[in-house]
Parts: sequence; structure tokens; C-alpha cells
Amino acid sequence: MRRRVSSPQKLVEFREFHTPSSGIFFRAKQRLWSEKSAFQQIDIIETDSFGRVLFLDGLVQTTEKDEFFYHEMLVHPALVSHPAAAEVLIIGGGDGGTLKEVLRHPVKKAILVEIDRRVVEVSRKFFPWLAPALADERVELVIADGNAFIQKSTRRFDVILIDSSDPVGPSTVLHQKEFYSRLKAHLKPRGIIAGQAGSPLYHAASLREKKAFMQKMFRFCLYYLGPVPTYPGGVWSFLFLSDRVNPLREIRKSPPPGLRYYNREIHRAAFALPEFLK
Ligand code: AG3
Repeated sequence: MRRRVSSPQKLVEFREFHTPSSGIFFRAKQRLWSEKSAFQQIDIIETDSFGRVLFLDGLVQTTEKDEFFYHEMLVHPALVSHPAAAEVLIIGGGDGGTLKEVLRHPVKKAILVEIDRRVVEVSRKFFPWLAPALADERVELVIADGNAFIQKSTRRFDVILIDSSDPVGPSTVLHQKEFYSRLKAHLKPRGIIAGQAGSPLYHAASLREKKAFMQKMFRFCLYYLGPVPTYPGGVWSFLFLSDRVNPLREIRKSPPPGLRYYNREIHRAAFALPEFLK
């Protein structure tokens, strides 16, 4: 059931509810794509305020205007802390924003494991960064369930990035203990895992739960924060995990050129947590 809507039509509003009585809306100048894939509802709209916006099952995943807040903060704290990341695994992130940030670093290999082929195909069409990223010879695209991939694979990585959906819903498994212990077995000795961990305001229970089991699993287990204007609550959390690398001690390298959000000062500041999170 695929529907390409190419002619401008009357303005449609897309809304994501963050609670039963609040949320965010976008007025679509144009609906660029709408499809029910085998896994989820995929919508892309064109807006005046945020450019192209991708929704999966009605939840905002990425917008052209603010994607860099999220993608830079997911990727660079780990890649700048690692002394020499050569092999990087990305779980999820079929829209390619995370991949594009990884490729700014001199990595040898970046594997993107996305469960829904259609997210990649549609994003490739509508987001300008994805096609060049996929054409990069360092990139390998695997269409598979991240959890299944990691159970089968025997490869080890310097950095593993988890660009999943919210900690509630179909992505739940990607936020659980079993998944992380499997990931850990695929890390090289100085390896780092960084993952998106949801909204500190709306997913507080998940953040608490995760911290409880992660700190038993990794010597360094730290949340860090960054703003993402179009995500629930506007402030987003990320988790940094490693047995060897302390992100506050080891800012090993300069950030790659051309970034719009992340820098050394942001790196340090992002690990400062408000009282309610501590
Ligand atoms: N992954 C995290 C999306 C979470 C947004 N949640 C929400 N809108 N309720 C985004 C994928 C971008 N590469």
C-alpha cells in the first residue's frame, strides 16, 4: 500500500502526542511520502519550519533543520573519545543521519544495521545526506534486526552506536540488559557503546532501570544530555558505556571540521546532569 503524494494539497497537520494532552505539530506544505511497511507506518512531509520531517509510527525521527543536534551528539562524544576507531557498528538509524556523522571520522568500516529496508530506501530519496553516505566505500548496509545480527555476528567493533526508537514500543528490546551484554561481547578492548536513551522527562523509568544494570556491566556508564528541539521534552539523553575509556578524561582527538553543534566545551558540559537525573 504505497502512496506517493506529489501534488501540493491542502495543508495537513501532523501531530505527535507526548502526553495525552500535549505534544508537537507540523503543518505539512506537502506530503512527500506515506507508506505502511512490513514494520511500521512511514511518513515524510515538507514543512516551512523544519524542512523535511520523517515520522515512524507517528513519532518524529528526524527533521532537516534540527537533525544535527541529535546525530552529532549521538556520534561524536564516542568517536572523539576513542583513540582510533576503525570499525563502527550502527544499530538502527536507517535515515542515515548517524552514518553521515560517523563518516566524518577516519574510520575503516561503518556497518549500518537497519531492520526496515523501506526506511533506508525512502530516506535515500528525501534526505540529501543518505545517498552519498551509502556510496562511501567504507559503508556496509545490512538489512536485519539489530538484535538478531548481533547474536549471529562474530565481528568486533571499536564503537557501537544505537540509534533506536523510543525505549517504549517495538524498540524496547534494544534498551534491555540482554541486548547490551551481547553488544559488549562484540566490543574490542578499548571499545565504546553510545546509544540514544530517550527523554529524561518522559522516559525517566527507563533511564533509571538502564543505569541500574549498566553500571554493573561497564566501568564507565554515564548519561549525557543534548537538546533536540523536535523530540518530546526538547532535551534528550544518551548513554556512554565503556570499560576503558572515560569520556571526561579522554577527549583524544579534535572534533572533525564542519560540525554545527558538538565541540569540546559541549562535550564536557553534556555530562553534567541536573539534580532530578542524578
Ligand atoms: N531515533 C530516536 C528517535 C526518538 C524520537 N522519539 C519521539 N519522537 N518520540 C531517531 C533516528 C534518527 N536517526
